[in-house]
Amino acid sequence: MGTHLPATEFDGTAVDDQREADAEAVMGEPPAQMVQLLGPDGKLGFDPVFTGYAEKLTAEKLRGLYADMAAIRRFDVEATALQRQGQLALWVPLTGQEAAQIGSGRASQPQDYIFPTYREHGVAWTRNVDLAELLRQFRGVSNGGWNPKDTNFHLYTLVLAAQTLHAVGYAMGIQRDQKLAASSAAVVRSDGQDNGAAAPDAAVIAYFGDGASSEGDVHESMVFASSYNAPVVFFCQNNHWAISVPTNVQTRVPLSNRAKGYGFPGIRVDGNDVIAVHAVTEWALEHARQGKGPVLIEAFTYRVGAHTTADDPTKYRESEEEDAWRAKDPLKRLEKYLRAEGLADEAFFAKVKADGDELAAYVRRTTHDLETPDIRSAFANTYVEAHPLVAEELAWFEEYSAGFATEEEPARQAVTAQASQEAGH
Ligand SMILES: Cc1ncc(C[n+]2csc(CCOP(=O)(O)OP(=O)(O)O)c2C)c(N)n1
Ligand SMILES: [Mg+2]
Repeated sequence: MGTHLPATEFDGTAVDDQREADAEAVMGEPPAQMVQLLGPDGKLGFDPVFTGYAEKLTAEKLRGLYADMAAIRRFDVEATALQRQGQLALWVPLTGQEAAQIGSGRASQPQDYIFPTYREHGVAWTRNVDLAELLRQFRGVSNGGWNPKDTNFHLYTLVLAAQTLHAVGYAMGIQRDQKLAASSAAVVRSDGQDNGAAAPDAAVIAYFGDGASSEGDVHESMVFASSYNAPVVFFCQNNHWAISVPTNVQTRVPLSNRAKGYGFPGIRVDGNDVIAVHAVTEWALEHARQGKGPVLIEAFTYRVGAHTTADDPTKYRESEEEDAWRAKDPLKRLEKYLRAEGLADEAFFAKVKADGDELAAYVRRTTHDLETPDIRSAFANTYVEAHPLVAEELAWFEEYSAGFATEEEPARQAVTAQASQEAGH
């Protein structure tokens, strides 16, 4: 078959090779095999399970995946520039991870529910979240930015791995709703009445990083998911770094192997191969929706840029490593394939570029127009009903704020002092 490549061929560093060898000795097993369909050379390989899924991708869908990846990369460049120009407080770049995010996001169905971390801008795009709204949080004008109920794409979670527990809880809820719907349908059927259309089966995807995989929350969520056979896909983007800590410090074994300990399938997929990611995620979501339980996907990829705009990766990693991963670029390999197979012409690539520039201009324009909300709204949103402590804190805050002078209005204390002087006190 030739497409399940040993992970060591992709790690590219002696340290990783040693770690893999250690793992092999410890586990008495070979390192994880990696599902890859589209190689860096733009050639399509074969996989006994996943080729069948990949074949469902029509030329139009493949072009769509390329356009998605290009759009989101352009967005990333624009958001980084906006941060540099002081329009955003912080930006979390995704460049390098487009295939992992677009491939998995496009494999999801509208009824599925997605729990992201803070870097899943590509997945947000596939769920039709307005990217300008997504920037609200990074500009510091909102605690969220979008309504998850509109897209089944949850708000970003910055507390590492917390969302994996939320995801499993949500998946268990879906499971119970379906049981309830099935039992009430049975009752209604015996009455001979129509119960209306049943909701389609749904699954949940929980995204997290290689660093987050060390958090207790991930392990607890996997135990629960397995015990209750919850319809959840754990999607770990192993981008090789947790800020300055490399993956080989987080784990002695390939992350996908961990699934075995919980009792569900674990698959390592080439995270820079959008076709393989799409196929593997489609399979895993089907598995979950059919009541067969959770799946762990480890997307083997790379964070090409900085952790955030507050980070400088030149301090902790070699440029050779970055160059080696750039050679595995997810966009370039799909472009090679589309051109070689005659599935996309020059006009297509020109349009993708023009659309990207238009998206960037929209995002830039909208970000500039984002207004700072009234601080009182933060107090108003704390509890549903009025609360004396919140009222007290708001009163304190207002008095405190009034102490600052503005150009139009001198500070209240200054005015009071002047008034006192005039009154002869
Ligand atoms: C519970 C918790 N601990 C620490 C942090 C600080 N922190 C933010 S991102 C990060 C690294 C996460 O790395 P990884 O899970 O690999 O995700 P990536 O950023 O690479 O996408 C850390 C330690 C946090 N946000 N939450
Ligand atoms: Mg990481």
